Amino acid sequence: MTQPPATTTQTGAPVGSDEHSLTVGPDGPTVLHDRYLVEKLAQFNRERIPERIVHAKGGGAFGEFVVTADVSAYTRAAVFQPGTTTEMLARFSSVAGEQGSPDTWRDVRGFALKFYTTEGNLDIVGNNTPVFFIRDAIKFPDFIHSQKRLPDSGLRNADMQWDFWTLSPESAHQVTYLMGDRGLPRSWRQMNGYGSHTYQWINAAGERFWVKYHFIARQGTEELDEAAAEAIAGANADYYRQDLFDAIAHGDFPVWDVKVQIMPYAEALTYRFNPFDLTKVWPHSDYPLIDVGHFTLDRNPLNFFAEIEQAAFSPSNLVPGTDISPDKMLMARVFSYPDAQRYRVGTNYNQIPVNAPHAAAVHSYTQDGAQAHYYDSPTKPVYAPNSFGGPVADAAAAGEGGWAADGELQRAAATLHAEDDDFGQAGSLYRDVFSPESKARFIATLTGQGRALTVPGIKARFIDYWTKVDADLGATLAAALA
Ligand code: HDE
Repeated sequence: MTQPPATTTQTGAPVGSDEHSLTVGPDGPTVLHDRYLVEKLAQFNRERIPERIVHAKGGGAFGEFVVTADVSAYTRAAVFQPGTTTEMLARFSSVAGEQGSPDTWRDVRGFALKFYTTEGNLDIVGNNTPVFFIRDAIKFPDFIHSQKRLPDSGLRNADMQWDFWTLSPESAHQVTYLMGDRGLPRSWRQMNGYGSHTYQWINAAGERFWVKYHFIARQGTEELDEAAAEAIAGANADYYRQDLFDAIAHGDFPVWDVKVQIMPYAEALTYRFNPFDLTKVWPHSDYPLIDVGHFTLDRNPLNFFAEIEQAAFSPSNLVPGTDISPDKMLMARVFSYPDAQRYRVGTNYNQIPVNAPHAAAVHSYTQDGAQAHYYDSPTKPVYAPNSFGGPVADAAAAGEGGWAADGELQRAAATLHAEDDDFGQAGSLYRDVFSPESKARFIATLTGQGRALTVPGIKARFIDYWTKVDADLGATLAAALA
């Protein structure tokens, strides 16, 4: 067997022992100048970075995205051109649970994708549901506070959760997803993913289209029932993480088909729903799914902390031929994610290999900052404009999108479209999509949730909320909770 390397300090110097501190005689005081002892203990105290304030618990893997259809009529983005293959990273997560929380607690699941394209990194940071609880980012901290922990006991609390939801009727569609089967996937492999928001694609002629991303699990979707999920939570808090890691380790590579819905730019104005309202879907009968390709996850991380814990996904990571839309939530996320990552991972988080572009070069005028690893040739100017051949911005290359906007600055709800309301699509999901078995599980879950409420006013609003989703459902719950 080959001789193992000598243990070294972090600066590569061989060390005398991994087991014995430096002391005066075998039984005497430990000396402060035992630099290796100090290095080990100091590093140990600094091994953790702040966990994600949401989506703290997760796991991920690398893979490859292949374009098998032709959507070049809608986007010039290199990553979406026919036949293109792109390396990628996916991270799946729970929303509310902290890092040590059980994977199988009922929750929405994060579905974050990073594509290392030849034009820079493209991130699509979505969930396993096509909608969200709120439609204005200003309510996001409040929403998350209501789902996490009480200020005094540090405990989660049903009254707090349902107080927020029943006072925020726009949440009904997503809460129907959450309390339905989608809230307990059997594994990350067996759930679909969605970009959720409406984004924008721009084709080579500069024509703009609105787009929604769908990622359909080729291995099918499957869910846990409440009892199984609770049992697994007690037996193995990392059930999903282990399932994904083991499946890939055994060559059982999960695949998702990538599809989009496309809305012509001008149709947004008159569409029956506000197409930028994140609490709404575009019925597939209005805008059918269009094939793009598929992605396969076939490589586990070699180091969980370096590659998954430090991974920084952001809706602001866009490439030419893609852009965002006037979705109030999406516009706020474009600011919030890099802000969170500068705080959580550090100023130069995009220089960490998992976040750096793999297939595109960086020609930027940003510089310095803590732990800067990357630097340019000294011949490159550090300012623009310059007359020394430094990088020059190129609007044509940037391929940015956009939209027409005008009006007085104001704080107001978005303009309602013909069929906009807070409960209609939730009711359709319950009546038309849930199977009879799903409905039965849904009613049992809501009954359990209702029984946990202790504040009378909230229980009354709980029944009213579900009655607005579906009158029969409301009556059933009123009887069960009487
Ligand atoms: Fe997030 N979200 N989010 N979120 N989100 C974060 O970014 C935020 C929202 C989602 O695996 C944070 O780096 C705001 C919708 C995923 O690393 C933070 C708003 C959707 C992940 C943040 C939202 C998501 C995050 C936490 C309201 C689906 C994990 C740490 C506008 C469409 C990504 C971080 C990963 C993570 C902010 C709402 C999905 C705090 C302000 C809607 C999958 O920046």
